[in-house]
Amino acid sequence: MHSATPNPITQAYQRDGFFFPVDTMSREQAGAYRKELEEVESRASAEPGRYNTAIWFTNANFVLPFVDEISRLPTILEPVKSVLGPNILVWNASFFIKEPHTPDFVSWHQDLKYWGLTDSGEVTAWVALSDADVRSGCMRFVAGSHETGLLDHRDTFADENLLSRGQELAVEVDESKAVDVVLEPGQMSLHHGHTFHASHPNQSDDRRIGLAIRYITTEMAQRDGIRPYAHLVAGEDHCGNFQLLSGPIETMARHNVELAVENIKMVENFFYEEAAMPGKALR
Ligand SMILES: O=C(O)CCC(=O)C(=O)O
Repeated sequence: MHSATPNPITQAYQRDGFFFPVDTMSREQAGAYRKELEEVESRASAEPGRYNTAIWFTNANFVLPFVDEISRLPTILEPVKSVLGPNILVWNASFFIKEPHTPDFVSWHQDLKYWGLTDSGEVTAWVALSDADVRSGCMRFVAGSHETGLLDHRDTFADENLLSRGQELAVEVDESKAVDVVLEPGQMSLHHGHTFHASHPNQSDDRRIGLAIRYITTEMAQRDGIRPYAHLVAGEDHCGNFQLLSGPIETMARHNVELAVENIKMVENFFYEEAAMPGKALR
């Protein structure tokens, strides 16, 4: 009798709380998706009312067909399934963009602290649509930090912090243990919702563009009996904890925008629980 070969992604992910790099698409394909994003950005600056950035930045898979398409790529879903199992929802997908030579950063935090989800069956696939390296402010992960459970955070609401409330871990992070998550366009990293992570400002001449797709198991639920919307991207949903939507077929179609707005209203209280100053994008 021989035992099944252990999956190297699952093994490393369980040990470290992350895995990278994973090739998800060619550099050219990543460039084509970046172009689609940049077209949406230019339309958004021409029509800010219609292209409310809070929506397409943080619930991008609700309103942008190309983001929904990325979230369903087998090259992303197979590694995600190896971590979460066969039945997978996308809870949301948000862009993390840092312009060249700007001070924007992300403080040390754990994702699941703020999302009001009932358990830890979640993984983020962070897909690079540009180079993400030390100079451009790639993410940094602390290996093994997912084992600590969720720790206290404090709010800073720092302007240059890309997180909704500028939240940061209230414990000292041993930066000597931080790993730079260097990715080429088209590669992704996977990280656990308890993994300590952060990123420095972009000191390069190019934009640093990442799409963070939040995958959850169908067993996960939103707290307080709320049933937000989600997209089933693999397997079946026998739990019914989320209201399932089909993916968008037209950029910023009115119906999809309305669903995204409704969804933001359903979850925003979790992001700002006990916080004094709501107002930034939810992440
Ligand atoms: O893009 C970054 O630098 C941070 C992203 C992040 O915090 C996340 O995906 O959870």
